Amino acid sequence: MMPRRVLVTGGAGFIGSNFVHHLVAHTDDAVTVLDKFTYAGNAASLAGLPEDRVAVVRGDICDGALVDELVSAADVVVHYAAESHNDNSLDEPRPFVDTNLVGTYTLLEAVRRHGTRFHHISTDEVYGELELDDPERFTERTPYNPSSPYSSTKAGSDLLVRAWVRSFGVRATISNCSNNYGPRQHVEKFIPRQITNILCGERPRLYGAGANVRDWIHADDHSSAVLRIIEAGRIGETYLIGADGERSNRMVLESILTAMGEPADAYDRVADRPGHDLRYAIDSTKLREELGWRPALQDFARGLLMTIDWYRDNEDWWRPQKAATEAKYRELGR
Ligand code: NAD
Ligand code: TDX
Repeated sequence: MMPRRVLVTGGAGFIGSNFVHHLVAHTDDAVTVLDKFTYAGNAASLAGLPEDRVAVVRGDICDGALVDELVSAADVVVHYAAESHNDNSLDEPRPFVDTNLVGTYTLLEAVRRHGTRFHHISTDEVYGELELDDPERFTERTPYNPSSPYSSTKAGSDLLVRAWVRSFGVRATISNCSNNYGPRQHVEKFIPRQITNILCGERPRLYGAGANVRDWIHADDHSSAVLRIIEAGRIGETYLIGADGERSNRMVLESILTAMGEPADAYDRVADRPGHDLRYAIDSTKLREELGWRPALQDFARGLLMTIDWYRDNEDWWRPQKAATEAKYRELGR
């Protein structure tokens, strides 16, 4: 495969930076990261990458002139940049509308002008929630039914991409992935919040009864799926990415506590998230059968241990975010 020039938006965030590391390790591609470095962007997540392969541009995906210039110099755009946290979207929705909707629109207009291949990163949350005992999982045909300001703006961004494919012939694909975990995830998110609470001598915080189910996938497997879609996905198609990792929040929290040598019940129950989706679950048959993708790390217990070790060994990475994150949660009563 000829080396490509890949523009990765949101490449300083959790999953975008994982993808940049993956591209450098598995291809000869040249990468440009466009990232606004919001509270969620972290230059340390890109540390150690070869400077002749990875360039970093600080900027906003809503900045039409900057986006046009960067898109004109790229063969492929992989769009991760987003406001990504549900709790923040319930507190202050505006940045979600700006980045997730207007930002995606700005990128679509640029790839339309330049004829550039576009891959849009999205979430299973666009499909809403499932009952705990529903035998069906989300598929590419499940109707959209988002619950939160976050998931509704992601759903809107997916629909913009579909419209730009159909109306303007933009060469785009979409992927909707389940909950990611792994190294370099912001400590506002469930798994790193609890691990770092324990490392700080604080008790983990479970929303409600903890019966809510999430379908966990390691970020490395998300990255390998996205690369496969860029290389072999059919234009205009949507692919769901998941690794059959359904677990209740309570089960995940008890696994973290046990793995870190704490009693399994050493946590606090706090006020539930308003509008909290009960369950997400992905059927990734299409991606597996059409593109031959398989997750490499399906052993969640092992992935969790690796993640705990990473946070233990990389306190310099997460410590600067921790106090401000917990202060925000205290205001929300969670
Ligand atoms: P994150 O919050 O860790 O990272 C987001 C990145 O985008 C940050 O580096 C931030 O600085 C950047 N950014 C935000 N607004 C920007 C703007 N206006 N212009 C340029 N850059 C901007 O998020 P994440 O968890 O890595 O999620 C990345 C993508 O994957 C998002 O599109 C999200 O919807 C999607 N996704 C996430 C998950 C998950 O479990 N975290 C699951 C499925 C899909
Ligand atoms: O302290 C907590 N206690 C708790 O019980 C936190 C932060 C969360 N939770 C619960 C809420 C959810 O049921 O844990 C579950 C996971 O929470 P988050 O990490 O906030 O993830 P979620 O809301 O499921 O959304 C995630 O997956 C889909 C990502 O943040 C999204 O970006 C992605 O689209």
